Amino acid sequence: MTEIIKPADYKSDLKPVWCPGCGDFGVLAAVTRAFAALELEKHQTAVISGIGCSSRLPAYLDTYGYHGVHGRALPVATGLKLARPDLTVVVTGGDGDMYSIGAGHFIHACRRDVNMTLLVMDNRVYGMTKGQPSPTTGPEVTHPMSTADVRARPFNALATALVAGAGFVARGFSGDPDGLARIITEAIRHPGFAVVEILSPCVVYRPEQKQWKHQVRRDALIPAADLNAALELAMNGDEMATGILWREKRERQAPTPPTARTDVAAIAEAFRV
Ligand SMILES: Cc1ncc(C[n+]2csc(CCOP(=O)(O)OP(=O)(O)O)c2C)c(N)n1
Repeated sequence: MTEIIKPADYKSDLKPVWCPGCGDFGVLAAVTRAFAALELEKHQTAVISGIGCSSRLPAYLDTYGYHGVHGRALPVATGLKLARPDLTVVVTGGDGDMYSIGAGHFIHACRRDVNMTLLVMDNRVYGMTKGQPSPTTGPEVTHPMSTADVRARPFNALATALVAGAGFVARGFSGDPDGLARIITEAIRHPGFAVVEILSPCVVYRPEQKQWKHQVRRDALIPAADLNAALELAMNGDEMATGILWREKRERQAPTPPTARTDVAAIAEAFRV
């Protein structure tokens, strides 16, 4: 009889250091539920992150993981997936990590459409470094480290992902781990680059986000009929609506065979001038 793998089996022995009430606990729960639903083999799964509170997530999983450099999770994950297409690769990070220092990689990962899943825990603030404004911070927020006369327009991640070419774009909420797990499951199943923007409150630096549980409209998004309709919703729709906004119809791609060259002497020879 095959052993049924449970969500808790994917957790590592490390206890999360997130603050009490942090939304990232709900994301961790959702990730383990999605992995269990997909019956992913732990040794065939890799979770890659950058730096930030949210980027600690791989440490709390008993899969392979890599906690790397701020903003650079996507290129690491892209290299891994190209070298090992047989692995399920999931990338996690925060709005600062992905949309600020990592924004260039975000756009090009959408274009390249390598088959992996990106989970962005958006708390609209730099949590780890104590509350500076992030690209998704709205103009209503004041912070001692932001200048009052410079009010940048919040970055629209879903619209950017659509325009840049992501074939799967969704929004979830950490306070709805079951709904989020369903979205993550579908994102991992999508045969291409999948973006899941997750509303994940920072109750310390953005305490008003405790209200998100009353403001989120669960499962209000259903996949749009075409890209223009998806873009219209991303630009002008309710930013608290969760669900799958866009899922491009496509056949499942067969994994491409590894192309990485491992013969170091041959690589050195090829680069010799
Ligand atoms: C190259 C570099 N620049 C700046 C930092 C400092 N830093 C660490 S985490 C972080 C922002 C984290 O914010 P976010 O990605 O939104 O994650 P959160 O902590 O809110 O989950 C910054 C600026 C760093 N570690 N490395």
